[in-house]
Amino acid sequence: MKVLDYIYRKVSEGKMHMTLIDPAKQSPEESARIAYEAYLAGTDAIMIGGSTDLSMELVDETVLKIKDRVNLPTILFPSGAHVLSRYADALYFMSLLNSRNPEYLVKQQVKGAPIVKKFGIEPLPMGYLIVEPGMTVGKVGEAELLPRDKPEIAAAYALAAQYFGMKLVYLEAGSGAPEPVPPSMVEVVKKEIDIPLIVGGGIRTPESAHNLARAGADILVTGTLVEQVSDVKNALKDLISAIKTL
Ligand code: 1GP
Repeated sequence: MKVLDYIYRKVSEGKMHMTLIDPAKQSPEESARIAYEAYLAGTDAIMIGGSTDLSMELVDETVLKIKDRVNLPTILFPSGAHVLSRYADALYFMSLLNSRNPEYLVKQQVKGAPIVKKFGIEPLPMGYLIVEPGMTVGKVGEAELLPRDKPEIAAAYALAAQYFGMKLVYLEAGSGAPEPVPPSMVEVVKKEIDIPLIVGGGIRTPESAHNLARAGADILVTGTLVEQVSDVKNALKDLISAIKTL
């Protein structure tokens, strides 16, 4: 089954959880172990990406090791066209819509598109929106950060993504953000759009995941959490059950 069909089907049945793995943070074997524990905890897909200075070899090896251990979709979350792995099932073909720099709006995508076609990776068209505080990705992506207290601005961006024909919207507070995107913003954005809403950045507790899911997030992403705990399975189990029971 195509990954986009899988996501749309899952979202029609309930909330989804995705685990983000940054290949730069540990060895490919360790990344595969984390993915396996996340799978046991009930995660629905593995996202691979993060750091800007990744090598293609490391991404390739990480994807392959993960695929050896878990039978879940592997989705690249690329920082640019230089890290596309031919072994991934899909990638977020994303535009950072609130960037000031055309490089992140369209130029990296132009570089990447022929590679995506050649490798036969499924592109998942996605509007990527960075909300305050934005952390590293906000700085690197030269984002005009979306103000936390002006949800209507985020909602207008999300609707523009939908009208462009994008199939997903990602509201990002930035990896390691002290607080996730406010649930009140998620609620306003979700009301405005019909496509699935992904929320990530700073989600570390079952309670905050629950609140975001209840506010309307369809897909919750956690990355830092799995790097920080020794027992990935149990930490994620609690968080995933807090969103799946909605
Ligand atoms: C980052 O939204 C993801 O792009 C995950 O953020 O690392 O804070 O979980 P965390």
